[in-house]
Formats: sequence, C-alpha cells, structure tokens
Amino acid sequence: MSNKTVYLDLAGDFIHPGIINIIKKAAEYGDVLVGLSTDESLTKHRRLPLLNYEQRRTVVEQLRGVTKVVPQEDWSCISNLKKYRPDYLIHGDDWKTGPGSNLRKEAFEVMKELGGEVIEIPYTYGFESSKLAKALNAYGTTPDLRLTKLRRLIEAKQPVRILEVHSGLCGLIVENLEVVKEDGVHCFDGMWSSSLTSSTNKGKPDIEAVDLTTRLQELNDILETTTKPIIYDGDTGGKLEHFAFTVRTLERNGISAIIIEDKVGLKQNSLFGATVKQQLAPIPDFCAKIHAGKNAQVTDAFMIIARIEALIAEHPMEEAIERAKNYVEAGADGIMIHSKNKTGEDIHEFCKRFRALFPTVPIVVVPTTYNHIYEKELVSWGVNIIIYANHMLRAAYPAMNNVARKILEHERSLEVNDDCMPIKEILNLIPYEKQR
Ligand code: SPV
Ligand code: MG
Repeated sequence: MSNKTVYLDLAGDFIHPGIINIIKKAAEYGDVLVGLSTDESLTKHRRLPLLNYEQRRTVVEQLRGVTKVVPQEDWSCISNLKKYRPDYLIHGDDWKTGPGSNLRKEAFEVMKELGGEVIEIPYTYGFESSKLAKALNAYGTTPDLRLTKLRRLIEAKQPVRILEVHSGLCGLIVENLEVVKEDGVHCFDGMWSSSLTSSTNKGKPDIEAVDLTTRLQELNDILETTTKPIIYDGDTGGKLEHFAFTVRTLERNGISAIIIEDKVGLKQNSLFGATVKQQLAPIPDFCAKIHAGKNAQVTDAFMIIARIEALIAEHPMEEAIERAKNYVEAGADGIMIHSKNKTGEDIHEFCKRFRALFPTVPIVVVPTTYNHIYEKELVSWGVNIIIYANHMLRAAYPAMNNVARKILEHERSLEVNDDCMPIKEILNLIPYEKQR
C-alpha cells in the first residue's frame, strides 16, 4: 500500500457514479482519507442530510478504495488539511466557478504550504446532491423519519428556524423556499402548528375550542405536502388524564414535539398579556402533566417542551426561573419562554440565567413583539429554536381582504390582476405528476 495520503471531502448522503469515480481516481494516488462532513457543518449551508453522520460513515467506510473516514467539522476542508497534512487533495473541477472558487484558492495555498498538490478531476454532472435531495423529498417521508428530525436539527444547528403553517399550501412554502446568502442557503427547518392561527383560520377564538381531532385534519394536509418536522402548539395540554392520549396521537403521526403552557382556567392568547385573566398552573400540577406525557410517549425522540407564561402574566423573573427549574427536573425536553415585552430584555435575562443552570437544555422563543432582534443575537443568548408563530396567516388575511375590497369597488376583477398569482402559475403550482 502506498504511504501517500489523498484527502477527499464528502457529504456522503447520496452515493452515485460521480462519487465512485472520484474515489477510484483518488485511490490511484494513495490511501484515501475521506473528510466526511458532520450534520453541523452541512446544515450551516444547506438542508439537513437524509442520513445522520453515523449512518453516512457506515456507508462510506464500506466503499472500495476508502482507507479511513474522519469527521470534517467545517464547511471548508482547510482545517482538516492542516490537521491531517495529506499529500494530495482531490476535488471535482466544478469549484473553479461559483461559490466554491474562494475555497479553491485557499485550498491551493494550503496544499502548497504543506508541500502537497491539488488534483482536480472533471466533475460528473447529472448527480448534484441538492437535486437528488429534492427528488427524494418528493417521494415523501415516514412518521419515524420526520419525528426524529427535530432532535437532529437541535444538535446540528442554531437556530432551528420554525415557521407557522395552517394549511398544506403553507407547508409547501416552508418545505421549498430557499434564499441563497453569502454564508449558505437559508431555509425554514420546520413548522409550527399554532393554536392561534388554527383557531382563527376556522373562525374561532384562541381558547382551546378547536379540539385535537379537528387540528389533526389540518395537520394531515401539512403532513401530505411536507417532510420537515412539526412542533404542535398544545395550549395547556388539557386535563392530565387526556394529555397522555394527545402525546400518543401526535407521536403516531410523526409530530416531533408538543409545547404546553403552564396556565389553567379559560386559556386566552398570551399576546393579550395581563389585559385578560392569565392564571398560572400550580407548579406541582404542571410537573405532573409533563411527567404523564413523558410516560406516555413510545419513542425516545418525541419532545415535550414546557412553556412558561410567568412573564406574560406579569409575574417576576424569579418565578419564571423557578418554574423552568421545576419543569426541567420533571422531565421537560426543553423550555419555551414567552413574553410580549417589546424590548426582548426580559427574554435575554431569562436566557442568561437559565443557561447558567442548564447549559444544554433547548430554549425556544417566539419573538413576535421583540422582532427587531436578529436571529444571530438570539442565538448568542443561548436560544436553540426560533418560532415565527403567526406570520403566514397574518400575511394572508390582509392580502385577501384587499383583493375582495377592490373587486367590490371596481365592480370587476381587472384591477386585482397584479395582486393575484397568474392563473398559469396556480395551475402549475402543484403539477399532478409530482407532489411538490
Ligand atoms: C400560538 O401561535 O398560538 C402561540 C404563540 O401560542 S402566541 O400567539 O404568541 O401565544
Ligand atoms: Mg397558542
């Protein structure tokens, strides 16, 4: 065996002829050291891979020509090149143009410093991983696969970015929308089934009047059009005896998490603040509910997240922290801290104090009123999940209202042409030969 080493940087989610070709070529130069991207490094730039790191490693290790697999923790291979000092770096020549060209320049410099060489081979077109990932998503998912994605995302990515959905059509937007930015491709990681928008969409107030069965009908449309994880807004969780059934029903449907809030009596939306009666649940009762839910779930993956309403009810910070401690000790898999304060300072203080007590327990926030704060800043406070809780419905209603009003005003619909999606576009939005 040659004692020269060839470094090859792979995601390894899809094994196709292009990958086999590059491994074969690499093996002609020496022992092939694969730098396999971790979930964390990949999700900074694109969607979560279908297979987790361990699964991908198991596959790649078995490929003929691969000598060793090591984790690549960064999007770029540079730090691994410095660490493993290979004799060669092999790469497809597609990085000569586009976003990879800066990386190429740096890789050439580093390999030169190391006294090594870069081998570029013609890229095999037709097997781009992003296209393969989209094609695979079009086949759909299973409840188990979807359910486990939220925990994987929390491990791999900060923030996990969640958007409210109230229909299959909203689901399609969350599933497919991508914005290419300098630091990679930005997308939503999952969906929030909001009690506020679910109720509002059905013409009901947000007072737990829409039951689980009805909410599930809406969720079913979303499950049909998407593969990303879903967090369910469980309001107060209802009666302790009923909560166990709710958990099992959601888990069976592949929902990743339920968030329940520590209130009793007639539940009113938190954004009313203390202008309505917001009665907090006694701590032991809420802990018992968390406990009952944790006992009921079948898998380890399902998450029960405790939502603290102390700040909404204008109780002191001390109480919010006390409640958080108790809920985590009762088995909650994460804490959602809610506030309608516009500054976000209370949320910041809570996060600081909570992180000092629990360095790794996930924190969820819903920055509706303090929405001047950028995601990066929330992450620097220790936030794991950011929920944009109501924006799809809030966007839809004024748009529809405006069109309806204009038709009445003009006594025809010509004037709303620019406000509406062209007929050709809506006809092709959901082509019959593929679901998305
Ligand atoms: C919801 O979206 O229903 C929520 C978040 O519970 S909030 O409306 O801010 O209370
Ligand atoms: Mg709600």
